[in-house]
Amino acid sequence: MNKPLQGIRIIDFTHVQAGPACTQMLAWFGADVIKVERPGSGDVTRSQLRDIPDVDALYFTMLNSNKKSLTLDTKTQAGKEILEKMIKTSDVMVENFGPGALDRMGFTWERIQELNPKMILASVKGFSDGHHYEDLKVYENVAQCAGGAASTTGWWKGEHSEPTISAAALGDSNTGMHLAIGILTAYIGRQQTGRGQKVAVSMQDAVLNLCRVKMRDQQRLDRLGYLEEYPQYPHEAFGDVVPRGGNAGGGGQPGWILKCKGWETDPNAYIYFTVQGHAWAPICDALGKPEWKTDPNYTTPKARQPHIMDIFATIEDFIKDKTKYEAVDIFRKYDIPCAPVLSMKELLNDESLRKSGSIVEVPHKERGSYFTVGSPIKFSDLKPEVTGSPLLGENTDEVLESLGYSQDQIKALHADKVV
Ligand code: CAO
Repeated sequence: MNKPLQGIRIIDFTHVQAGPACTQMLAWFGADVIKVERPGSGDVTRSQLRDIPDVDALYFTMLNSNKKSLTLDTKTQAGKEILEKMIKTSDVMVENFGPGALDRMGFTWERIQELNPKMILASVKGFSDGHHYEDLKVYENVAQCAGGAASTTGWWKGEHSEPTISAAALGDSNTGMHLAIGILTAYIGRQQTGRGQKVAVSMQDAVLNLCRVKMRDQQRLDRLGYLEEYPQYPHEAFGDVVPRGGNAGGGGQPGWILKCKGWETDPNAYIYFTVQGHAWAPICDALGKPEWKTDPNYTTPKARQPHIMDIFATIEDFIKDKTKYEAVDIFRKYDIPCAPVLSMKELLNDESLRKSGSIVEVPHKERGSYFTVGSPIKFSDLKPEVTGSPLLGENTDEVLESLGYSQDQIKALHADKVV
């Protein structure tokens, strides 16, 4: 099967999650991705949160499949020469070092362009160039706070009403996905102009892009003084910033997490239930409440909003003797947007996800096989095949040979700990 990105050579100078998630996806689609790692230790995630002693951690294996690994000390002269040769013969270099690290290594954007004017340099940083925080190093949760996600996630009152972090990697993998779009755009641009360009995505911007609807809400709040779809409305006062809305639906559809049978002992015995404004009648039918269809307290979204929590309580009462799967099986017949709250264990064993390739089992030379999340993007003419992540330096000699180094030179580079 033809892999559309075949022939694109990528220097993967990334680490931890944001950069590796980007290059992994490009590798799935056929790009030749060579991960450059520090000799001896490599990407820090190889040894972080290990579940098997001395074996690459899942943190690494799940973000670096389909790649090659080259060890290279780019702070030595010989190491810099090797990297220069790679830049001359590659299409893209992706990096997510701390601010200024690549410049300090001697690889400024100007220098990279001198070496290869067609090169696309793709970077992840915490904040964008010129931002007053541009010097900051950033990890996931820092980005969630800086990008607006934390201030708008969680509960607005009660014991745990502080800003809340999402478990989803909004700062890391999400930024990597934005960067992948940027790289492919620059690659297509290069076909038109013959020139490469610098592509940058800041984690703050990538989080903010996902918080677009919250910025919508801030402007509505500024104008109106209230937000009608938030659980605070109409019984509680609004301040001057978008409040945290608990589990409320983020759009025009009210929704909430509802308890199902077994919630007392199972932390995930819940469903998410959505009340579509235009589809009230099927909800009444599903609940056996035909009288609600004509009751003026229920017929419009506006009429329902003051007692929406009572409506959710009624639905909860209806499903209290049903499992989350039984509840969804009832509501799906009425076209109600809903889903069970699924645990990682349930997802890992979900037959549909296995069948579609969204969860795949991959062999690894040292750990045996492991499960990973496969491509979430499905194509009619491409079935991305996920292969195991490389061992540290597994492809060093092969890459050096491809750059024209002789066996003796390669031996000397190993002896000098350049590779
Ligand atoms: N050979 C020699 N030196 C190397 C090297 C190699 N192969 N690879 C990296 N280095 C050096 C860098 O040149 C840098 O050196 P100096 O600081 O002396 O110039 C040094 O390693 C440290 O790099 P760093 O600043 O990227 O690493 P850190 O662990 O201190 O910080 C992180 C990690 C993630 C906070 C930082 O890289 C960062 O802010 N990145 C941008 C934002 C980002 O991507 N964050 C998300 C990571 S995913 O959670």
